[in-house]
Amino acid sequence: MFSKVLIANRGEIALRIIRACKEMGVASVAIHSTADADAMHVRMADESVCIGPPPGSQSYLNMPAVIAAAEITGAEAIHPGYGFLSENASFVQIVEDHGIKFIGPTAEHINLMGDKITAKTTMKNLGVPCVPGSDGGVPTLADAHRIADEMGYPVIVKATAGGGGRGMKLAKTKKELDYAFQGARSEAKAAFGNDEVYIEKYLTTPRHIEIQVFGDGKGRAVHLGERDCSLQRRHQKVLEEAPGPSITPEMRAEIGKTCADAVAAINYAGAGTIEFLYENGGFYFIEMNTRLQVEHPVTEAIFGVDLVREQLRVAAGYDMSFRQEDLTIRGHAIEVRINAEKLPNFTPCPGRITQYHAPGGLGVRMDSALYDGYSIPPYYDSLIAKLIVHGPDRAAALARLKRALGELIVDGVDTTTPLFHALLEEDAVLSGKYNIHWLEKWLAENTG
Ligand code: MV4
Repeated sequence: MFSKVLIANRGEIALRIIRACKEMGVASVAIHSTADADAMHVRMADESVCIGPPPGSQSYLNMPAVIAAAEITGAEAIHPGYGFLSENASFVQIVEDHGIKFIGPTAEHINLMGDKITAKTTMKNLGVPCVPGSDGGVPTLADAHRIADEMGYPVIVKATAGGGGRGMKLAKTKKELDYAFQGARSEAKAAFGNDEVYIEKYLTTPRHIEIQVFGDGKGRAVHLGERDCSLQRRHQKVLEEAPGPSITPEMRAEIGKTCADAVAAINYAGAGTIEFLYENGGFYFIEMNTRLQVEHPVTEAIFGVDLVREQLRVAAGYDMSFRQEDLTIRGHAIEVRINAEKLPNFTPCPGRITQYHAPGGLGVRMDSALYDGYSIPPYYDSLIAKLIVHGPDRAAALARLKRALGELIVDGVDTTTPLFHALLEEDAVLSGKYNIHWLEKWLAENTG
């Protein structure tokens, strides 16, 4: 096992990784910007290095500074967390060129899945069900019309360099296709320097279901079921749960095996998430994320595994500590993302925490880097805590979530906590019958 790992991140995910390191007897190195000198991840790590000024572009995204910090401290591996450099194939290549192990997949796998057309083609060839659409890129408007006419409207034009909701344009009818095609192209060119686009049939009311996979990089892989992440606003997830309320054990076994076999076939290493739209009983692949995701704790809760520990094991050349037949689901888990934001517009609300009390008790996990007197800097993501509850079934998890939210105190800044109290009064949330549009519609009707 590694003797020392550098964590190229901040906030709750840095703590999450430091905790796994400690339990494995691995020394941890925190990096931080000048704005984060008093941050909890710096206090909790065995060592820390200041790597630059507050903006992410000059600190947590500054590759030479991150590599230098690893070299100076003698870290043998870098864990990127999520966001920042976690899906940057050039960074992975540079890390490996310096003789440091990147805790995650190879640069090649990140590149393959980062280009949404090659990702989809690869998955389709591996037997993963995909959204009907163009075979690869669509070079001209005439091609777009031919494909859309054949498929039928509505269609969606997506940038191959996009993802996570960036660089997409909907065409409800043939009249709207010129605008969608040209718009997607020019926005993609401006945002990513790559104007290649592809077309898909637009699914009108799907759920967002994602399958957690894990590979050993040597042709073995498992799945850890699904998460339903449909409750989102502007492509930011708000509440996630596992298992998905609409997914049967038979469907899980089938799509799970398809996904595990696909990543095994490409010798994928580490944690990955295969995203699907799910509508009328069918799964349709959209994207694959090659990182540990924010919402991984709901999967950890129901399977009783430590995904970060497994990431370190596989990166260090060990086998995964479980096989598919060892993985069984126990109960139900829900995560809510608590952001320092002011409702109703979700305006970022940095500032000093005057009082903090984390909920606890049976089946409650609070992943947060907050402490009494901490000042949330204005430079980074507004996620300040993830509250994860686990219970024997969905109703128990919901009751536990309500109880735990009642214990939470975050004073000094506004947070999204009131939203969750309100959502727990809604039939759609209580019954689990929601889709990707439900929350935005509810917010429009209920908060003006
Ligand atoms: C779609 C779609 C409907 N049909 N593709 C948005 C994020 C990106 N990962 C893919 N997205 C979508 N792709 C087809 N063919 C609807 C969305 C979408 C969405 C997907 C998941 C979660 C929330 C969403 C909100 C709006 C649109």
